[in-house]
Amino acid sequence: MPVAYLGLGSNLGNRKANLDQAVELLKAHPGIQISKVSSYYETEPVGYTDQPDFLNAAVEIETELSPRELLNTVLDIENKMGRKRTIRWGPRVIDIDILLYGTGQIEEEGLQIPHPRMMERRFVIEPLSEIAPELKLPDGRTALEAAKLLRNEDRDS
Ligand code: PH2
Ligand code: MG
Ligand code: MG
Repeated sequence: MPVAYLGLGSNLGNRKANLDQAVELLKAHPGIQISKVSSYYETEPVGYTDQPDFLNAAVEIETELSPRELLNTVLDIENKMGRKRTIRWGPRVIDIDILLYGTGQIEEEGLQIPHPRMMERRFVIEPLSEIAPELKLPDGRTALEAAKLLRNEDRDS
């Protein structure tokens, strides 16, 4: 069964409860099996910075769903949890992004895999490297190597 990686984020309401609930809803889906969940990471907002800090996590799943079905499923969960889409990159109860789906590359309307901004985002790579340190990322680095690089960039800036 294909293995996929998801990035989760929340910065509104009870952030921990929101991440817990998203994990439970993913688990409850018959086409998804969760194999790993990272720790929850407190992170400063990136991009649009005038918003509360995030709690971020990464999840490894095995799934019978196609990438498009998986996308529809995570959007469903976001909607069920009361996500309102206002400003791009603005505050949200829950965000569930598909980071990787096997070694697949997909460029479709509303669906880009690997996630186009994952490599530069420490709030994605750090939790991912915790659950899958040896995972090969799109640039050929392992998740652990990528995390170390981003840590060093933060330290040097
Ligand atoms: N998500 C964004 C934009 N900025 N910053 C942090 N720390 N965590 C996020 O999950 C996040 C963000 C857009 O999805
Ligand atoms: Mg996102
Ligand atoms: Mg998203």
